[in-house]
Amino acid sequence: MNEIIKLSILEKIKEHANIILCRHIRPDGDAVGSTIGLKEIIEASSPEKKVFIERDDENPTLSFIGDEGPVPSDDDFMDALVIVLDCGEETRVSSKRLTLGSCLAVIDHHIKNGDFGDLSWVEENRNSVSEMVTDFWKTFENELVLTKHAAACLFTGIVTDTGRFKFRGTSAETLRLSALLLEKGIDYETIYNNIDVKDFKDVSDHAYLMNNIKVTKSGVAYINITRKIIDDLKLNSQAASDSVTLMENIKGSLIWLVFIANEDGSARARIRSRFVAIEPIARKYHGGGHACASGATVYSEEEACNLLSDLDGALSAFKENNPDVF
Ligand SMILES: [Mn+2]
Repeated sequence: MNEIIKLSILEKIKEHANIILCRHIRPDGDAVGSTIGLKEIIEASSPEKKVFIERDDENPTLSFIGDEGPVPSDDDFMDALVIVLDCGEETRVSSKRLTLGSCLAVIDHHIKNGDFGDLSWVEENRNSVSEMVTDFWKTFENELVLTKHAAACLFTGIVTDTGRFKFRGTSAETLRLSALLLEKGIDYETIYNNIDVKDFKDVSDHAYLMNNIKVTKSGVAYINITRKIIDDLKLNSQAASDSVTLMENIKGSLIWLVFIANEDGSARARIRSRFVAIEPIARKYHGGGHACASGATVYSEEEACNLLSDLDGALSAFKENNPDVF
Protein backbone atom coordinates (compact mmCIF):
# COMPACT_ATOMS: atom_id res chain seq x y z
CA MET A 1 0.00 0.00 0.00
CA ASN A 2 2.69 2.48 1.02
CA GLU A 3 4.66 1.53 -2.09
CA ILE A 4 1.70 2.58 -4.27
CA ILE A 5 1.31 5.90 -2.43
CA LYS A 6 5.04 6.61 -2.70
CA LEU A 7 4.85 5.97 -6.43
CA SER A 8 1.83 8.28 -6.72
CA ILE A 9 3.73 11.03 -4.89
CA LEU A 10 6.69 10.58 -7.25
CA GLU A 11 4.32 10.79 -10.24
CA LYS A 12 2.79 14.00 -8.86
CA ILE A 13 6.26 15.49 -8.36
CA LYS A 14 7.08 14.66 -11.98
CA GLU A 15 3.82 16.20 -13.23
CA HIS A 16 4.25 19.57 -11.52
CA ALA A 17 6.68 22.34 -12.39
CA ASN A 18 6.10 24.12 -9.07
CA ILE A 19 6.30 22.25 -5.79
CA ILE A 20 5.60 23.86 -2.44
CA LEU A 21 6.59 22.15 0.80
CA CYS A 22 4.93 22.97 4.14
CA ARG A 23 5.44 21.66 7.68
CA HIS A 24 3.99 22.23 11.14
CA ILE A 25 4.11 25.57 12.92
CA ARG A 26 6.86 26.03 15.53
CA PRO A 27 9.05 23.74 13.40
CA ASP A 28 11.43 21.25 15.00
CA GLY A 29 14.44 19.45 13.55
CA ASP A 30 12.31 16.92 11.71
CA ALA A 31 9.99 19.53 10.19
CA VAL A 32 12.92 21.65 8.99
CA GLY A 33 15.19 18.73 8.06
CA SER A 34 12.56 16.86 6.05
CA THR A 35 11.39 19.93 4.10
CA ILE A 36 14.87 21.19 3.19
CA GLY A 37 15.99 17.61 2.53
CA LEU A 38 13.13 16.89 0.12
CA LYS A 39 13.53 20.32 -1.52
CA GLU A 40 17.16 19.55 -2.31
CA ILE A 41 16.40 16.03 -3.52
CA ILE A 42 13.81 17.36 -5.99
CA GLU A 43 16.03 20.25 -7.11
CA ALA A 44 19.05 17.98 -7.63
CA SER A 45 16.95 15.44 -9.52
CA SER A 46 14.98 17.92 -11.66
CA PRO A 47 16.79 21.28 -11.84
CA GLU A 48 14.04 22.74 -14.05
CA LYS A 49 11.47 22.55 -11.23
CA LYS A 50 10.85 25.35 -8.78
CA VAL A 51 10.64 24.15 -5.16
CA PHE A 52 9.63 26.43 -2.28
CA ILE A 53 9.29 26.06 1.46
CA GLU A 54 6.15 27.81 2.67
CA ARG A 55 6.29 28.89 6.32
CA ASP A 56 4.80 31.33 8.78
CA ASP A 57 7.65 30.93 11.24
CA GLU A 58 11.20 29.68 11.48
CA ASN A 59 13.33 28.02 14.15
CA PRO A 60 16.50 30.07 14.68
CA THR A 61 18.28 27.21 16.48
CA LEU A 62 18.10 25.22 13.25
CA SER A 63 19.41 27.94 10.96
CA PHE A 64 22.72 26.04 10.75
CA ILE A 65 20.97 23.53 8.47
CA GLY A 66 20.91 26.09 5.73
CA ASP A 67 18.84 28.58 3.80
CA GLU A 68 15.20 27.74 3.19
CA GLY A 69 14.96 30.00 0.14
CA PRO A 70 12.26 32.54 -0.68
CA VAL A 71 8.66 32.10 0.51
CA PRO A 72 6.42 31.41 -2.52
CA SER A 73 4.12 34.10 -3.87
CA ASP A 74 0.41 33.45 -4.52
CA ASP A 75 1.32 33.05 -8.19
CA ASP A 76 3.82 30.32 -7.35
CA PHE A 77 0.92 28.29 -5.94
CA MET A 78 -0.84 28.31 -9.32
CA ASP A 79 -0.98 24.68 -10.57
CA ALA A 80 1.50 23.72 -7.86
CA LEU A 81 1.83 20.45 -6.00
CA VAL A 82 1.71 21.23 -2.28
CA ILE A 83 3.28 18.67 0.05
CA VAL A 84 2.73 18.91 3.81
CA LEU A 85 5.45 17.14 5.80
CA ASP A 86 5.50 16.20 9.49
CA CYS A 87 2.03 17.58 10.24
CA GLY A 88 -1.13 15.55 10.78
CA GLU A 89 -3.51 18.41 11.41
CA GLU A 90 -4.59 20.99 8.89
CA THR A 91 -4.82 23.71 11.54
CA ARG A 92 -1.13 23.25 12.47
CA VAL A 93 0.22 23.55 8.91
CA SER A 94 2.66 26.41 8.32
CA SER A 95 0.44 27.88 5.61
CA LYS A 96 -2.94 29.48 5.20
CA ARG A 97 -2.73 29.06 1.43
CA LEU A 98 -3.02 25.27 1.09
CA THR A 99 -6.05 25.51 -1.18
CA LEU A 100 -4.23 27.71 -3.69
CA GLY A 101 -2.32 24.72 -5.10
CA SER A 102 -3.75 22.19 -7.53
CA CYS A 103 -2.91 19.03 -5.58
CA LEU A 104 -2.23 18.44 -1.87
CA ALA A 105 -0.10 15.54 -0.61
CA VAL A 106 0.69 14.68 3.02
CA ILE A 107 3.76 12.79 4.28
CA ASP A 108 3.50 12.27 8.02
CA HIS A 109 4.14 10.08 11.05
CA HIS A 110 1.74 11.52 13.65
CA ILE A 111 -1.23 9.55 14.93
CA LYS A 112 -3.97 10.44 12.48
CA ASN A 113 -6.11 13.32 13.62
CA GLY A 114 -8.50 14.11 10.81
CA ASP A 115 -8.08 13.61 7.10
CA PHE A 116 -6.78 16.15 4.67
CA GLY A 117 -4.98 16.08 1.37
CA ASP A 118 -5.66 14.40 -1.98
CA LEU A 119 -2.87 11.94 -1.35
CA SER A 120 -1.65 10.84 2.02
CA TRP A 121 1.35 8.72 3.04
CA VAL A 122 1.10 8.33 6.80
CA GLU A 123 3.07 5.81 8.84
CA GLU A 124 2.48 6.24 12.55
CA ASN A 125 5.27 3.84 13.51
CA ARG A 126 7.96 5.79 11.72
CA ASN A 127 10.19 7.74 14.06
CA SER A 128 10.42 10.76 11.78
CA VAL A 129 9.33 12.13 8.45
CA SER A 130 13.01 12.64 7.66
CA GLU A 131 13.33 8.84 7.76
CA MET A 132 10.34 8.57 5.40
CA VAL A 133 11.92 11.04 2.97
CA THR A 134 15.17 9.03 3.14
CA ASP A 135 13.13 5.90 2.39
CA PHE A 136 11.42 7.75 -0.50
CA TRP A 137 14.81 8.61 -2.01
CA LYS A 138 16.09 5.04 -1.49
CA THR A 139 12.97 3.56 -3.13
CA PHE A 140 13.51 5.62 -6.26
CA GLU A 141 17.28 6.03 -6.10
CA ASN A 142 17.58 5.45 -9.85
CA GLU A 143 15.57 8.61 -10.44
CA LEU A 144 16.26 10.76 -7.39
CA VAL A 145 19.53 12.40 -6.39
CA LEU A 146 20.49 12.68 -2.70
CA THR A 147 23.07 15.42 -2.18
CA LYS A 148 25.42 15.45 0.81
CA HIS A 149 23.61 18.50 2.20
CA ALA A 150 20.19 16.87 1.81
CA ALA A 151 21.59 13.86 3.69
CA ALA A 152 22.76 16.16 6.51
CA CYS A 153 19.28 17.74 6.74
CA LEU A 154 17.57 14.35 6.88
CA PHE A 155 20.07 13.03 9.44
CA THR A 156 19.36 16.09 11.62
CA GLY A 157 15.62 15.33 11.41
CA ILE A 158 16.11 11.69 12.36
CA VAL A 159 18.43 12.33 15.31
CA THR A 160 16.27 15.10 16.74
CA ASP A 161 12.97 13.19 16.46
CA THR A 162 14.50 9.98 17.87
CA GLY A 163 16.36 11.71 20.72
CA ARG A 164 19.63 10.50 19.18
CA PHE A 165 18.27 7.04 18.20
CA LYS A 166 16.74 6.54 21.65
CA PHE A 167 12.97 6.97 21.40
CA ARG A 168 10.38 4.40 20.42
CA GLY A 169 10.15 4.05 16.65
CA THR A 170 13.91 3.75 16.23
CA SER A 171 14.15 0.54 14.22
CA ALA A 172 16.67 -1.56 12.33
CA GLU A 173 15.39 0.24 9.23
CA THR A 174 16.15 3.61 10.88
CA LEU A 175 19.77 2.57 11.34
CA ARG A 176 20.01 1.14 7.81
CA LEU A 177 18.64 4.35 6.27
CA SER A 178 20.80 6.50 8.56
CA ALA A 179 23.82 4.49 7.40
CA LEU A 180 23.02 5.49 3.81
CA LEU A 181 22.99 9.14 4.92
CA LEU A 182 26.36 8.73 6.65
CA GLU A 183 27.76 7.20 3.47
CA LYS A 184 27.20 10.57 1.80
CA GLY A 185 30.05 11.82 3.99
CA ILE A 186 28.04 14.05 6.33
CA ASP A 187 29.75 15.65 9.32
CA TYR A 188 27.62 14.39 12.20
CA GLU A 189 29.89 15.85 14.90
CA THR A 190 29.10 19.35 13.64
CA ILE A 191 25.38 18.51 13.47
CA TYR A 192 25.39 17.26 17.09
CA ASN A 193 27.39 20.30 18.15
CA ASN A 194 24.76 22.59 16.61
CA ILE A 195 21.75 20.83 18.07
CA ASP A 196 23.18 20.17 21.54
CA VAL A 197 24.87 23.48 22.36
CA LYS A 198 22.82 26.08 24.28
CA ASP A 199 23.32 29.73 25.10
CA PHE A 200 24.44 30.36 28.68
CA LYS A 201 21.17 32.21 29.37
CA ASP A 202 19.13 29.16 28.32
CA VAL A 203 21.19 26.96 30.66
CA SER A 204 20.68 29.37 33.54
CA ASP A 205 16.92 29.65 32.78
CA HIS A 206 16.73 25.88 32.79
CA ALA A 207 18.47 25.78 36.18
CA TYR A 208 15.69 28.04 37.52
CA LEU A 209 12.99 25.88 35.94
CA MET A 210 14.54 22.69 37.32
CA ASN A 211 14.14 24.14 40.79
CA ASN A 212 10.44 24.47 40.05
CA ILE A 213 9.73 20.85 39.08
CA LYS A 214 6.76 19.39 40.92
CA VAL A 215 5.73 15.74 41.09
CA THR A 216 2.19 14.35 41.48
CA LYS A 217 1.26 11.52 43.85
CA SER A 218 1.98 8.79 41.29
CA GLY A 219 5.10 10.45 39.94
CA VAL A 220 4.08 12.69 37.00
CA ALA A 221 6.74 15.42 36.89
CA TYR A 222 5.77 18.86 35.64
CA ILE A 223 6.84 22.47 35.41
CA ASN A 224 4.29 25.25 35.22
CA ILE A 225 5.77 28.13 33.22
CA THR A 226 3.50 31.06 34.05
CA ARG A 227 3.41 34.41 32.25
CA LYS A 228 5.22 35.89 35.27
CA ILE A 229 8.10 33.43 34.87
CA ILE A 230 8.24 34.15 31.13
CA ASP A 231 8.34 37.91 31.80
CA ASP A 232 10.76 37.75 34.76
CA LEU A 233 13.25 35.53 32.94
CA LYS A 234 12.51 37.01 29.51
CA LEU A 235 12.24 33.35 28.58
CA ASN A 236 12.27 32.65 24.87
CA SER A 237 9.75 30.18 23.53
CA GLN A 238 12.36 27.66 22.41
CA ALA A 239 13.93 27.48 25.89
CA ALA A 240 10.43 27.13 27.37
CA SER A 241 9.61 24.29 24.95
CA ASP A 242 12.95 22.56 25.51
CA SER A 243 12.48 22.57 29.28
CA VAL A 244 10.35 19.43 29.01
CA THR A 245 13.58 17.48 28.51
CA LEU A 246 14.77 18.57 31.98
CA MET A 247 12.49 15.96 33.53
CA GLU A 248 13.21 12.98 31.31
CA ASN A 249 15.54 11.18 33.71
CA ILE A 250 13.67 11.29 37.01
CA LYS A 251 13.31 7.81 38.47
CA GLY A 252 9.67 6.79 38.75
CA SER A 253 8.47 9.76 36.68
CA LEU A 254 7.55 7.89 33.52
CA ILE A 255 5.33 10.79 32.44
CA TRP A 256 6.51 14.38 32.46
CA LEU A 257 5.22 17.62 31.03
CA VAL A 258 5.59 21.34 30.91
CA PHE A 259 2.78 23.90 30.85
CA ILE A 260 3.66 27.06 28.93
CA ALA A 261 1.20 29.89 29.55
CA ASN A 262 -0.13 31.73 26.51
CA GLU A 263 -1.05 35.41 26.63
CA ASP A 264 -4.79 34.67 26.37
CA GLY A 265 -4.93 32.68 29.63
CA SER A 266 -4.70 29.26 27.99
CA ALA A 267 -1.57 27.10 28.28
CA ARG A 268 0.24 24.79 25.94
CA ALA A 269 1.25 21.44 27.42
CA ARG A 270 4.19 19.45 26.07
CA ILE A 271 3.83 15.90 27.35
CA ARG A 272 6.41 13.09 27.21
CA SER A 273 6.48 9.55 28.55
CA ARG A 274 8.37 6.33 28.68
CA PHE A 275 6.32 3.12 28.16
CA VAL A 276 2.96 4.77 28.96
CA ALA A 277 0.83 5.86 25.99
CA ILE A 278 -0.27 9.43 26.65
CA GLU A 279 -1.61 10.40 23.20
CA PRO A 280 -5.26 9.52 23.97
CA ILE A 281 -5.13 11.83 27.01
CA ALA A 282 -3.51 14.62 24.97
CA ARG A 283 -6.27 14.21 22.41
CA LYS A 284 -8.89 14.71 25.15
CA TYR A 285 -7.27 18.10 25.81
CA HIS A 286 -7.31 19.49 22.27
CA GLY A 287 -4.05 17.87 21.21
CA GLY A 288 -2.33 14.73 20.03
CA GLY A 289 0.91 13.63 18.42
CA HIS A 290 2.70 10.38 19.14
CA ALA A 291 2.16 7.57 21.66
CA CYS A 292 4.88 8.87 24.01
CA ALA A 293 5.26 12.50 22.87
CA SER A 294 2.24 14.74 22.46
CA GLY A 295 1.04 18.29 22.77
CA ALA A 296 -2.20 19.62 24.26
CA THR A 297 -3.85 22.91 25.20
CA VAL A 298 -5.69 23.71 28.41
CA TYR A 299 -8.01 26.69 28.61
CA SER A 300 -8.38 27.03 32.37
CA GLU A 301 -6.68 26.11 35.60
CA GLU A 302 -9.35 23.51 36.17
CA GLU A 303 -8.58 21.90 32.82
CA ALA A 304 -4.85 21.89 33.67
CA CYS A 305 -5.64 20.09 36.95
CA ASN A 306 -7.82 17.58 35.10
CA LEU A 307 -5.05 16.87 32.61
CA LEU A 308 -2.58 16.32 35.45
CA SER A 309 -5.04 14.08 37.22
CA ASP A 310 -5.67 11.99 34.07
CA LEU A 311 -1.93 11.57 33.53
CA ASP A 312 -1.46 10.70 37.20
CA GLY A 313 -4.18 8.06 36.87
CA ALA A 314 -2.54 6.58 33.77
CA LEU A 315 0.84 6.40 35.50
CA SER A 316 -0.65 4.91 38.63
CA ALA A 317 -2.40 2.18 36.58
CA PHE A 318 0.78 1.50 34.62
CA LYS A 319 2.86 1.12 37.78
CA GLU A 320 0.33 -1.23 39.27
CA ASN A 321 0.36 -3.45 36.19
CA ASN A 322 4.10 -3.27 35.61
CA PRO A 323 5.83 -3.46 38.97
CA ASP A 324 9.07 -4.63 37.32
CA VAL A 325 9.64 -1.59 35.14
CA PHE A 326 11.51 0.34 37.85
MN1 LIG B 1 8.37 14.59 13.23
